[in-house]
Amino acid sequence: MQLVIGNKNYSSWSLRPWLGLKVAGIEFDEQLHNLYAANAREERLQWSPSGKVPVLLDGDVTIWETLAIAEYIAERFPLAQLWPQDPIARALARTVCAEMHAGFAALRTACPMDVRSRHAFEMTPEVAADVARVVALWADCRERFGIDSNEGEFLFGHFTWADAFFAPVVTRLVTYGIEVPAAAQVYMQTVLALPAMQEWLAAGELEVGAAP
Ligand SMILES: N[C@@H](CCC(=O)N[C@@H](CS)C(=O)NCC(=O)O)C(=O)O
Repeated sequence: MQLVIGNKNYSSWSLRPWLGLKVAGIEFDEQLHNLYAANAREERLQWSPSGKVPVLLDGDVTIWETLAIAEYIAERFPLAQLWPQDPIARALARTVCAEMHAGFAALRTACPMDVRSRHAFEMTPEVAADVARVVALWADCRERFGIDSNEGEFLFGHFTWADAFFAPVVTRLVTYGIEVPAAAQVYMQTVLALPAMQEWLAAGELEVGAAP
């Protein structure tokens, strides 16, 4: 199985399936693609019909779109429990992943992922509203499904796709110095402390080149 990903410093969508596979201990080959190379789109099109990364290649199966990659991995490796076991928790985990996938446009546009940098940021009402929604969503998941777990401060008691989907939000809050309440900070530390997350951040530091 091969996962094609973009620059670790910049590619938020790539981080999500990469992190899920790593935390679950699923073996895969990593194909790193420079999103900013002169022929980048042509290169991506050899793997991905949408011309975007991440792309999962499994034999003659090609899966693009991060949500579909997450579902495919969860079905192929059910013991990894990348979705919660409880059907209600699982439905909510899928809901928040879909909300992340389709939403938070203001935060994503104003604060693009840039894990190795720290940027001054002047808050706008639109970004503040997105951050408030993220914080409320994390609190709701933690209160209903995460709080009694002894496996860590994850959204659903143990690491799931929901944590992978919000990992790039965690890095954005750090990069742009956006303050959040203490409970959200505890959750962020849990994500940042994952060895796989540390590995991604270290690789992002070492990457050469800056986005245009
Ligand atoms: N909806 C896609 C979004 C993927 C995406 O936008 N990937 C970016 C890198 S993070 C990309 O390939 N950008 C190149 C381009 O848009 O031309 C998914 O969920 O996987």
